[in-house]
Order: sequence, then C-alpha cells, then structure tokens
Amino acid sequence: MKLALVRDSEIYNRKLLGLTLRDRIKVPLERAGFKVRFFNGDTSVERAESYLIINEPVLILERDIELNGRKLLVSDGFTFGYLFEEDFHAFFDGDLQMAIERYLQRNSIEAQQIWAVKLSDENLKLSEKLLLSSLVKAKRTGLKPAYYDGIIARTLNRRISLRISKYLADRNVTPNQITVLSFLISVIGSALFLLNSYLATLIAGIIIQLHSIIDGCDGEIARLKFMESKYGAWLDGVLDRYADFLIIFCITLSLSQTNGLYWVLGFLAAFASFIIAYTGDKYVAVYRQTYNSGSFKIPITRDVRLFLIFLGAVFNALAISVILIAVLGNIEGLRRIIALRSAKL
Ligand code: CDP
Ligand code: MPG
Ligand code: MPG
Ligand code: CA
Ligand code: CA
Repeated sequence: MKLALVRDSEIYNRKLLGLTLRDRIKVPLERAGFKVRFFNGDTSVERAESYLIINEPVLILERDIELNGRKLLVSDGFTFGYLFEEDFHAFFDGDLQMAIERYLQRNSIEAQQIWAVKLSDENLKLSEKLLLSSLVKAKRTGLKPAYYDGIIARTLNRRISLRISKYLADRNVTPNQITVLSFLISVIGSALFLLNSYLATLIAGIIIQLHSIIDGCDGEIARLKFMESKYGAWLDGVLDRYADFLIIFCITLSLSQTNGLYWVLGFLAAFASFIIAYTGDKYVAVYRQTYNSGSFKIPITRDVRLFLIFLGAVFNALAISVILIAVLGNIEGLRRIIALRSAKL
C-alpha cells in the first residue's frame, strides 16, 4: 500500500471550478495509486510500502502523475512534498513533522519536478487560470492525448472553449451531454447550408465554427472534473466523423445545384476528412502513442477544415473551402503513408 499523508488546511475546503481543492489533490493521488489521508497533528500513522508526505497546500496540475523521485518540487523550485520509499516508522515517533526533519538531515534526497501550484487565498485566481490552461491538449501540459491540438484549436478555439468550460464547471453537465450537444449544433449548421441564401450560409458558417469550439468543451470538462471515460472519448471521435460527413454533404448538395460535378469534389472532400482522422486514430491504435508524423505536415486537421468552411461561408466561397479540403486532405493522407514508412519511432 502506498500512503499519501496530506497536511490538512482550511483552503482545501474552497471550491475551484466545480470541485473542492480537497478533491483536486485527492483524485490525482488516488489515480497515482496512493491511499490518501489528510493529517492534522495526528500521532499515529499506518504502515505502508511508501509514504508521500505533502506539507504545504498545493494544487496538482499535472495529469497522469508518476511519482518516482523523493522530493517533489513545483516548477519554480518550491518543495512541497517528500516521498519515502523505506519504512517511515524507523523515523517516526509520533510526530510527523519531526520525523520528516530527521529524515531530511540523514539523507540527501533527489528531486522530481511536478507541475503544481502552491495554494493560498491570494493566488486562487492564478490557480484557476493555470488549472484551465492545463486542460489544453498541448505538449506543455503533459497530457498524452491521441493527438495534440491543431493550429486553429491552439490559437482560436481553446481561448473561447476554456471560457465556456469555466462557465459550465459549476453546472451539472456531463462531458457526454456536451458531446451530443456539439453534434446537434453541427446538424443545425449543416441544415442551414441547404437554404441557399447568403444570410443562411453565413449563419451556418458561424454555427459550424461554434460547433468546432464546443467540441473542445466536452474534453475540457471531462479533464477538469475527473470525468473522462472511454465511451466518451470514443463517442467524441465517432460523432465528429458523422458531423464531418454531414457538413460536407449539405454543402455539396447546395453547390451541386449549379454544377453536378461538385459531387465529385464533395466525395473527395468527405473522404479526405475521414482519412485524416483514420490515419491518426489507426496510428494511435497500432503505435500506442500520441500521433506524430514528423515535422513537416499539411495543417488540415479538423479544427482547420471547419475554419476553412467558416471562412468559405463568410466570403460566400464554399467551393474553395471544399476544394482545399479535398486536395490538401488527400495529399496529407498520402504524405502520412510515405512519412511513416521511414519514421524512427
Ligand atoms: O475533441 P478533441 O479531440 O478536439 O479534444 P477534447 O474534446 O478536448 O478531448 C478529447 C478527450 O476528452 C477524449 O479523448 C477523452 O479523453 C475526453 N472526453 C471524455 O472523456 N468524454 C467525452 N464525452 C468527451 C471527451
Ligand atoms: C465544378 C468543379 C468540380 C470539379 C471537382 C473535381 C475534383 C478536383 C480536384 C480534386 C483533387 C483531389 C486530389 C486527390 C488526390 C488523390 C491522392 O464548377 C466547377 C461552375 O462554374 C460553378 O457554377 O466552376 C464551376
Ligand atoms: C460576401 C461578403 C463577404 C463578407 C465578408 C465579411 C468579412 C467579415 C469578417 C471576416 C472575418 C473572417 C476573418 C478572416 C481572417 C483571415 C485569416 O456575398 C457577399 C452575395 O451577394 C451572396 O450571393 O452577399 C454576397
Ligand atoms: Ca471533443
Ligand atoms: Ca467531437
């Protein structure tokens, strides 16, 4: 048994983005395999294989934490915890603080940095900001998603979706409800493309961009409130494939009223959307790591494709959006086949 002893503090009773700070330290430690006990002047401690002692109030931001080191540092060098892998009872005589000090005097302890922030009433706003930014699927956050955010997700969508998630955090919405809502938004947007007026097309484009933004919120709420699920992750991806097809189908149906050849283009664009998702997901299934196909790649990920449709709607030039998706998506699919053959993995 691995035991985490967390020095109790008033601040853990505060709520941050839908959960108490107590839950925000308890759940990640439990996920890392610890039994968690909050202590406060306790005079006994259970026997365990290892003891993690967290002395100061902290908010752990790192996901999937693995605690291998012996002294835990926040990124700025502040020490907040100690991991003892030998029997702590040798140092323990009824006073945890004294035992920790004796231990530190006898041993030189290696340090391990983990992403966390020291908690105080003054820095709750900063903590909230860091917590939100830890939800983004980027390398810097230490998440190991199937794939990292594309350029439009990074520069535009996440800025807005994080604000929506902040608002949703205190409400009882589940990630799967957001996933389904996001899909329904794409159905409404798609249908509006069929009305063939510029105004309807413009609104459709805005709704599709909104759909793209809300697509980030299900995952953000799942990570924020420790509600991730395999079914949710699967449904998120599967409904995106339906939405991709439906959006391109409706745009193509509308364009085909001027020229039937648009069906050829639409067919290629729908296939391109699917093959970009499939080559990424198949990579993750086989290689069991975050999708990565080298440094040069054509940015035609879903966030980019939907943004092209948004721009196409705004400028009443959806044919150009569909051509770009068909051409760039299929070329990127081929590029992946070639690039992966020689990739060092
Ligand atoms: O949708 P996108 O891939 O752009 O990113 P995201 O929604 O921020 O993150 C997707 C991840 O969120 C999934 O792989 C799941 O881990 C999680 N998720 C979930 O657990 N339940 C959902 N209903 C939706 C997403
Ligand atoms: C309608 C043109 C539609 C033609 C679509 C042909 C597909 C063209 C390019 C796809 C390229 C895909 C690359 C695949 C790579 C495979 C590995 O209609 C044109 C009328 O003026 C509209 O009123 O312009 C018009
Ligand atoms: C087509 C009018 C197009 C209006 C364009 C308005 C642009 C406003 C905002 C653009 C925001 C996009 C940001 C671009 C960033 C680039 C990276 O067409 C007008 C026809 O008559 C309809 O048949 O009205 C019509
Ligand atoms: Ca999503
Ligand atoms: Ca989705």
